[in-house]
Amino acid sequence: MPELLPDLIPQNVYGFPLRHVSPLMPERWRRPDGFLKLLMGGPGSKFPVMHDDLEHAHAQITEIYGEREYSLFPPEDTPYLHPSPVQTSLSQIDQPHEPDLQRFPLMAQASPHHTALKPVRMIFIPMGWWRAARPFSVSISICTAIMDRSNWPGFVRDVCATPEGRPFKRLLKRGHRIWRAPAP
Ligand SMILES: O=C(O)CCC(=O)C(=O)O
Repeated sequence: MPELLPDLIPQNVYGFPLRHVSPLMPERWRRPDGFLKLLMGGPGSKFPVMHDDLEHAHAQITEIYGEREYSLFPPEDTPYLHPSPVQTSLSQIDQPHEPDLQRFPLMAQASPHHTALKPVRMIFIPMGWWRAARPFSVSISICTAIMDRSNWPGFVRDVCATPEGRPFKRLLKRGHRIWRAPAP
C-alpha cells in the first residue's frame, strides 16, 4: 500500500534502516521502502509463531492503534525455547504467554519479559531476541527491520551461509565479483 507511506514520514533517524535501502545492497535484499511491515490483528489473533528475526535484523515496532502484548526472551534463552529443527529461528512453543510445560519442559528455565504496547509507543527489539505478540484489541502497528553497522556481520553470515556451511568469506569474494560496477 504505497499510498500509505507518506503517513509514516519522517522516519525515526535512529531507526532508519540505512543498509536495506542502500544502492550498494545487492538487489535481492534491497528494500527501497525501508523494510516496513504493516501488522494488523485483533483479540484471539497472534503473530503466527514465536521467532527471532532472520538475517540478524533489529526490529522497531510502533503501535498506531489498539494495544498488544509482547513476550520477549533474550538470546541466551534460545536453548530453552524449543527452536524448530527445520527452521531454527522459529520456536515450536505455540502459547508462549502460558506455555504447556509438559510439552515444552525447557521453557521453565527461560526468563520472559512481558510488555504492553499502547498507541504511539515504540519498542526496539535487538537482534537475537525472541518475541511473540498478542493483540488485546483491534491493533495496527508498523514494524521496521533495521540493518546497520551493528548487525551487518551477522546479516552477511546468514545470507551467505550454505547448507554445507561453506565459509562465507569465499562467497563474499564471489559476490564482490558479481556485483562490481560495470567498467565505464
Ligand atoms: O507484532 C507482531 O505481530 C510481531 C511482528 C514481528 O515480530 C515481526 O514482524 O518480525
